[in-house]
Amino acid sequence: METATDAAVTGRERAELPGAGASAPPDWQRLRDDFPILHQTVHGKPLIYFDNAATSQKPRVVIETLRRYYERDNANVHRGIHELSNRATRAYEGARERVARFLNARNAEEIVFTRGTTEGINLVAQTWGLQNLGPGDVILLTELEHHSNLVPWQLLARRVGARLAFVPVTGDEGTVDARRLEELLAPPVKLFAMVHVSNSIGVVNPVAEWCARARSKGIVTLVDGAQSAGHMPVDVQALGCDFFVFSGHKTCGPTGVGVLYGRHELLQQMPPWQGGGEMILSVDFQHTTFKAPPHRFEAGTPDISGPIALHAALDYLDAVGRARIWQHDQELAQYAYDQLATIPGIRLFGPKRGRAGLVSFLLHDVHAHDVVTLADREGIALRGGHHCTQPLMRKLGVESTARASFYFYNTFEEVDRFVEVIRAIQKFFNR
Ligand code: 7TS
Repeated sequence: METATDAAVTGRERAELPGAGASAPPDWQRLRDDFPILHQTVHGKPLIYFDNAATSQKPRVVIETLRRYYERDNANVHRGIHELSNRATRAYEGARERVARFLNARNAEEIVFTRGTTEGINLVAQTWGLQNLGPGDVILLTELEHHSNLVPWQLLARRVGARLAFVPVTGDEGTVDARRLEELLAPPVKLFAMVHVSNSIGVVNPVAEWCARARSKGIVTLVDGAQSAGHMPVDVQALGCDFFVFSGHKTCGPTGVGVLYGRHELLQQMPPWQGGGEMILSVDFQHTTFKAPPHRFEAGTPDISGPIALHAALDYLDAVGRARIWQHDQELAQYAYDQLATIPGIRLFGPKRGRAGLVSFLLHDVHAHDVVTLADREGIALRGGHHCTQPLMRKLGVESTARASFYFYNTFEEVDRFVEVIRAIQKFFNR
């Protein structure tokens, strides 16, 4: 009998996944055919989608998995004895196993499904944080953090009387000051929460090294993997972090599902977050006992189709190969960076070399929103703004930047067209 897990990706489709079973590099151009949305015109021009840091597009296999789940297997999980509920539960728990393999967690009990990166960080702040932090304790962050890895800690700090400290970044390159980090990583710091890959300027942080240093001082670590999980191989055991969070929608999966990895020893000691159905062992009118992790942290009916479709997305990414994706992203970004650098009056942010798959820039005397609006007229989707990193923007002395963020289905030809358009915008404003 067919199960929802089988329904996610059939054997035939798996065999046809790009690069499946082959060692040759994938045909990047052909992969585009797996993404229906890419084949359209916008304002009469072929779409060039360079807003992948905001959200990635979805391959057909993910869209099909969602459709099939609702057409054939939809039921609530963990509560039915009937066939559909069993199928849904198997597929949902199968997705957890798949995520554990994707991150190389020790086991699936270390994987909690959330709504996304933001929810994962809030969960840790309001459970582990409330339990372990008190007056005078310090939460260490970098100046690169997305608001998601800043505001939850501010809220927690205010509640428990803790304080935030920041490892500074230097110059427009925005690299973290390693010497200051060494000085700051000491008591009373209790937690070091760090972004793996900066969404706004493309810095890649050496998080394995940082986690090792923190661990040697008894400091708990959280890695914000929103921009790394779908773009490079991630092994949480090799990183040595205590918590790792990411969002399904930036990794070719649907919106509404995310992942919190937590080291088993920590998850086990953490109190529940939200209360409700499915997270309990036994309830009476005054008192409740709770399930073990991960179910302790998944109150109520979860997003069921989300993890099941995320399973298909992770299969897809691994068939392409995350090491290859990372290389392709970086090559595109370096190519774009080097081309943009030849435009007079451009200011580029982030590292000159070794950047992640995005470029962040400002044209002299042109607002980032004007760049984005004019690029849109040419069918190019960019993002302009503070990228939810207002403190970093202030540190760089700007309000906003324009950003092009790439993924494996983007091509060098698209980058050529993008650079041509940016050059034309610069000329238009500086006539
Ligand atoms: N952390 C980082 C580093 C991010 O880039 C983002 C989203 C988040 C956390 C939050 O993820 P969410 O899925 O919970 O919203 N970054 C972006 C971006 O760069 N443009 O739009 C969203």
